[in-house]
Amino acid sequence: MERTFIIIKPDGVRRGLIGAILQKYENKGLKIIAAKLMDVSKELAQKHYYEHTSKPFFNELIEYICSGPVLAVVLEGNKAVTIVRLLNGATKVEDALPGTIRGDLATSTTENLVHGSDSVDSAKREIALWFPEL
Ligand code: IDP
Ligand code: MG
Repeated sequence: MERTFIIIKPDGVRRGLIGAILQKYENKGLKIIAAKLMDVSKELAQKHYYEHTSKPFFNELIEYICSGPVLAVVLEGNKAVTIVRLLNGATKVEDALPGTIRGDLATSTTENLVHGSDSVDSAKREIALWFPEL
């Protein structure tokens, strides 16, 4: 069994898509281990996205993640990291295929509804950052 970390980003919460998005993961057999609806501090957002610090979209990304409550979730299941990335769909709005969360529901590359850890190591780091109590 593998664990991964996802965020339903502020646009997902604002648009009332928490249920629809979680259903995708649950339908695929992933189990919710922990979940919390929370406001994100600038400090947490910057730590989470540290690898993008030098990117031109970094400030916009931090503003967006801090623009309203998010749902932070730990999921567990067979190949959870890879499966979540497939269900989320490609990062760029024009590349996200129909059938994926982003492909069906997202309208921009910045505001793309969901985050999913990109590796088992990232998942461990992100779970420790967002759920120190676990
Ligand atoms: P991922 O979320 O698919 O792993 P990353 O490359 O890690 O994609 O980028 C993190 C987040 O930064 C994306 O989910 C998206 O919200 C935002 N982002 C990525 N690339 C761009 C871009 O080219 N323009 C604007 N925002 C971007
Ligand atoms: Mg990423």
